[in-house]
Amino acid sequence: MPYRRGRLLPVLLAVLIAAAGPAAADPAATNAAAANPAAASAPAVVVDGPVLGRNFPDPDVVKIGDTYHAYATSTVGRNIQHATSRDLVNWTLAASDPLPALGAWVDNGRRRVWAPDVFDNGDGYTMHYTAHDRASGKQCIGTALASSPDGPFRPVGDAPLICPVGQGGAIDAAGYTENGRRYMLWKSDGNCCGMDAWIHLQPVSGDGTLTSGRAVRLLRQELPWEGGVVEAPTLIRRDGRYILFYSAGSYEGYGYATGYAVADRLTGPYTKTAEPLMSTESFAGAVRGPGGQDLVTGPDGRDRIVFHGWNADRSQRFMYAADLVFADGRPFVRGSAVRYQAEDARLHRAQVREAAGALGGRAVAYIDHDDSSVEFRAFAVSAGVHPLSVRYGNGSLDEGRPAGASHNLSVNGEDAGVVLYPYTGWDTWRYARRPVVLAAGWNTIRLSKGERHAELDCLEAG
Ligand SMILES: [Ca+2]
Repeated sequence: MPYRRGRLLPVLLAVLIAAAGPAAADPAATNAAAANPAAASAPAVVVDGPVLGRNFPDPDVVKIGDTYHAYATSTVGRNIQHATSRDLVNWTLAASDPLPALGAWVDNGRRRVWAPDVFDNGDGYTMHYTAHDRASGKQCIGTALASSPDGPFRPVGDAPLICPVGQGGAIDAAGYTENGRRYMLWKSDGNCCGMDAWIHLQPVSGDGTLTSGRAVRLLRQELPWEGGVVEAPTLIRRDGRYILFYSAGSYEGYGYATGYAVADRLTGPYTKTAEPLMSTESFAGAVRGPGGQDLVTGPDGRDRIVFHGWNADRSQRFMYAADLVFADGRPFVRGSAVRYQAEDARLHRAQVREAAGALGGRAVAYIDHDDSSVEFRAFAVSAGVHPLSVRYGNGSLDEGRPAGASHNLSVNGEDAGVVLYPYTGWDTWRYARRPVVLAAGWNTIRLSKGERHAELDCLEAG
């Protein structure tokens, strides 16, 4: 007779466990040992470490000729940092400050400069930069021009270009061009002062020295993972859709993360995804607080995302570069796992139930029949061994004692062993982790009934 998860079980179990003492140990086998031995020995590398292992926050990358130019937030003795590369992997720091002088509007007592954005304006190069406005005390965005991407960029005018004092100032300029028309994205820094932070889009002149239309608000902070802040926009167009990348959270912590929103029209409405694209968790800690991103085409013609992440003692933000692929209109980053909810998977003889402690508030239960299965579509940027994390709950008992459970795993129709679930109790969700071999592109990952019973909350892979 098929097992049915009952509402009384948690109560009964609590009584049983209290009577029996600590939960019985699970079988000695682990998910790592259960996996293909060759796969288990392969490193679960997410990104191959920073491409620039020094403080280089908010990187902006521009390809000019065969050379990539990266510009970053100020450091000791430099208003702006500058580095060059031919491959996005090996970087050479420039000897000089590309922005040796700041606009007359900048507060001389607070000469920190943030988040530069550089573009080829057809007659030279334009840099937008963020600094403290002396008159308002807020951060604002100024403009500088140069005849070479190496600089020196010279400030334009006596005033900042964007300085909405009533919205908390403006930071994080980013360029976007469509049909020959130039735009600038920027963030109103409302979180400085108890207001909303908005990402704006505003038309500017071809050389970026003047605004040429009103700013339109595209999105603001609202999701729990955004931690009250959205900033650092990057806008691109792919397959007819607009994809707006942004960073969110406090940049000072490991909770800083990168998300995206999509729209059918340039001015929106933009629809966010519920989960970040890149976070400390999605990189399994291999990058901490990924943000300040930019997108650029690599020397092989494929997309890259360049971003910063904290070093181990959180004293410096290193620069990273990772492959980025668009599939089904959404981006995937190499090494950054994607969460797929079990309740959104294809179910066979299993049922979705409300589950307050589960991610997304729901989980899949009643995977109880010999032919019960939960089938996920999961994308991998690269072929090879990837970490697989299954969030599950297992309240199985064996002769009244807590017991391990399992599901049989198949990938793209091939048997891939089992996933073992140590006992957790019902409605207690934990991760079972093991490596899995994925093909590049979409994969079908199926979990089907194995030993005893477990419920599924979500799967993370890629
Ligand atoms: Ca779920």
